[in-house]
Amino acid sequence: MNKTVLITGATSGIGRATAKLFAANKFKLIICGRRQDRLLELQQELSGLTNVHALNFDVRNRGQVTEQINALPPAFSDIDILVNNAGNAHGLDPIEEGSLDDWDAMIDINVKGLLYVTKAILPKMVAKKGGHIINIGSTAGKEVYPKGNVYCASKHAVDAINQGMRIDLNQYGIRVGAINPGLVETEFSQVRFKGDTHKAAKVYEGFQALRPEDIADIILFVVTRPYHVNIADLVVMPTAQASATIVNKNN
Ligand code: NDP
Ligand code: 8X3
Repeated sequence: MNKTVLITGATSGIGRATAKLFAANKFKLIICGRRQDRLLELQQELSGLTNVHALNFDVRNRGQVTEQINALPPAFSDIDILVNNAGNAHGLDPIEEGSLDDWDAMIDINVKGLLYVTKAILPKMVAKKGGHIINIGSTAGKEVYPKGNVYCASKHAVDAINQGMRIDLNQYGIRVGAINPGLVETEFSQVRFKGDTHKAAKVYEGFQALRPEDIADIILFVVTRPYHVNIADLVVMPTAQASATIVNKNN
């Protein structure tokens, strides 16, 4: 039987690359995001390869998240793998200049949104004593960099939640692990810099950043290990990157 995977943030970047790779590997897919046009486009593109269901919600809206996940059609309601990927950074400002709206967005999406989705998925995983949750953290959840303050805090929270989930769900045999990437070239910096494509492009100039497909490969590897193997916490960076602030450019 094909496993069913729910991927949040499937309309772009890491989530979209993961959806494509999982479809090629015949997983049944539930793709989630706010941009309905992109969801429908992806659903159409992948439905020749596998069964695809689209859920259109903002992870911040706990009512929508719960209702839509609870209303999944029977063919999709038994979720084996949850990829908690939706997230983003808003702004890159010293703490004294940070915007309250940016802070709300990062905490609400990266932390509370991840929790809302997980809460909606868990009852069935607990009941069947199985399942696999992959939390997409970040190197920003392992170290704090200048002006990263609240984004780093949100990803440190993901790191803690990943550990907490693994501890509490251990008794049910549910696998839990985090993948923490360094610099990946996606729409991430466009969102962080509020559509300033010049500023966003500069982040990835002069070195080979990770591609979203690199992270998708890792997620597929993680979920295809034998059941007794749980990859609990994985950090991956471009070869040119040594830490949040050390990137070997123009070599
Ligand atoms: P993208 O901006 O390309 O993709 C972000 C995805 O998250 C989109 O599909 C977006 O969909 C979804 N999303 C954002 N906000 C919401 C929301 N409120 N409700 C529902 N979905 C939402 O970025 P990445 O692919 O790079 O980011 C994916 C994850 O990887 C994030 O958690 C990010 O923090 C993490 N990460 C990224 C790194 C990088 O360098 N790019 C490095 C380390 C971690 P839509 O807008 O349609 O809702
Ligand atoms: C994304 C990586 O270094 O831009 O989480 O924060 S970084």
